[in-house]
Amino acid sequence: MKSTKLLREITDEEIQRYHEDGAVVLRQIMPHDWIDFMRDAVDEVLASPKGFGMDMQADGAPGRFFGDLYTYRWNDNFKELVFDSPLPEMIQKLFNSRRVNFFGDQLLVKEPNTPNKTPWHHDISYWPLKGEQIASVWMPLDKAVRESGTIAYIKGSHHYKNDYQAVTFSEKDVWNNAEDALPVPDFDAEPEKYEVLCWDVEPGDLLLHHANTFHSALGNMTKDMRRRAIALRYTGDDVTYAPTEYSFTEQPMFKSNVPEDNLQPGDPMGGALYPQVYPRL
Ligand SMILES: O=C(O)CCC(=O)C(=O)O
Repeated sequence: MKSTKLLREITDEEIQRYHEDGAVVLRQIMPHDWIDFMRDAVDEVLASPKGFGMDMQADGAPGRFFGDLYTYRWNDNFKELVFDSPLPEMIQKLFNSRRVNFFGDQLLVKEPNTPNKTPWHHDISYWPLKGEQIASVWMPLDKAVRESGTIAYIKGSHHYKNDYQAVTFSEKDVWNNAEDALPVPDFDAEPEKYEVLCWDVEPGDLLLHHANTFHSALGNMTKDMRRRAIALRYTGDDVTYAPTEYSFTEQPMFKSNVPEDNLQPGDPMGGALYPQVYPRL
């Protein structure tokens, strides 16, 4: 039986940082029994990918940049993490929401010597969601530093008002975008204009970010540090289902893997694909 409580509560100061800055680091909050449990699961997924699991680096390129989505639908450890971990309760406090729904999980692994960067992007460009209470937990399963691919955030960018284009992480596909969406600003070209938040993290630490916060990661340039991380996405009371033809959930590959998305535009989140995780039903 794994921990049902976090190592400590999220603090008011951390909640304020999330709302003001768009991202925050929570030091030593995730119980380590969950980290060990998820490391085993991730190594199994890497050995036998299913569903959306795929290597995203170009064929023949060095290293391994592996991505998967909605792994909780077929892997029991991921399912337990989604439904039985203490994270939904923490997100309820973050949002001060009556209920919390789960939007999805994403596994992103950069093995040593993997030059693939995660490009600057913000998540809302890809998602069929409208609302303010949309957050991701980024859970490192290994120590992560800038050179191994910890996440960097543009402080305050969740307040930007425009729609921005979605960019692909994979060297194997392209992403279509609405014509009126702006290109993602070239944050690296004008570093003096932006404040970057970037934390080295240890297993047990969590990163939290708002769906509108721009973020990126370097490749894993180290020779021996694995970078395994799981992102978990949550929504609160104010979020409704708002797909466009560009949402990733509208793409043929998603539809063929995940048939039971039965929400109508404007519906509150819920149903089989976006289950309520707090309070538990
Ligand atoms: O793990 C990464 O490299 C990127 C993660 C990310 O973009 C996210 O969690 O939204």
